[in-house]
Amino acid sequence: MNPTPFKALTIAGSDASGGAGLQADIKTFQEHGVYGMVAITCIVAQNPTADWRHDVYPIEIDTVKAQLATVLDGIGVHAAKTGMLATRELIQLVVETIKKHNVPNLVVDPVMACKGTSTPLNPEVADALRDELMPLSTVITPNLYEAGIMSGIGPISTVEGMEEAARLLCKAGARNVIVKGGSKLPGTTKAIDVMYDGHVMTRLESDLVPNAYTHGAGCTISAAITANLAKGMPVGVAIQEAKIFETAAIRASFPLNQWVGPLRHDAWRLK
Ligand code: PXL
Repeated sequence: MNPTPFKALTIAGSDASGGAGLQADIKTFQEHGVYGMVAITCIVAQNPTADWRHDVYPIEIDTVKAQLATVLDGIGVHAAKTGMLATRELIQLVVETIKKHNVPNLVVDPVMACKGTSTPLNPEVADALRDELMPLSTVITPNLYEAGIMSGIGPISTVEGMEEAARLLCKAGARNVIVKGGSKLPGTTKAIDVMYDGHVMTRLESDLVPNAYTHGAGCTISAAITANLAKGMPVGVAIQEAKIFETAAIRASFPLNQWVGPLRHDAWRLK
């Protein structure tokens, strides 16, 4: 009989363009040899006649609940991650479900808006992510924008600001934080992320890839961390390996059309 692979669940939105959301997650799981499962929370469709505006179509809460029962009552996982959870009600469902099943490794990507989303951020969602879901997480993976909002320090434009946000999030109950600066930090030739475990602050640097496409980069690194945790890696190693995976995928990124270019998730194994 074949050995059973490690299994991971993503609770996330669908990105019709294929580069972010649950599509990025399950492609990343697959590249890590981890069996991927999904609970879809919403569907994002980009409108080609409206400058690629992202329209978000929510999924009924009972439908999300049914999918969570399939995966967690019916199968079981070694790790899970969350992506776009657009309402407080949905966050509460995820919180109750994660608690009930005592999910061993939880990565929370506190997605608040993707570039071009038509619906503005609801502040209730940020509060619920921080106060209710973050304390259950093994790792939380905010980008600069999300780290600024969740920590309360507002717009972040320096590495010191990223470190301060990471400290504040650990104080507020996170166990491990990675603040994803990536290519978005102004005035640097490096793509810098900051990792903090409540004791040690580590800067993760890679060379900035000129003119890279980055659609789905945030989803991809948090999915890679999830896959690595599912396989039993310690958190620090899981994050560092995930950054290597993400950097290879960014180096091979490509344009899909005039608006968007995703990462290439299979880049690490291409010659
Ligand atoms: O990259 C953030 C993101 C997350 N989840 C879904 C998305 C996007 C951005 O497009 O579509 C479903």
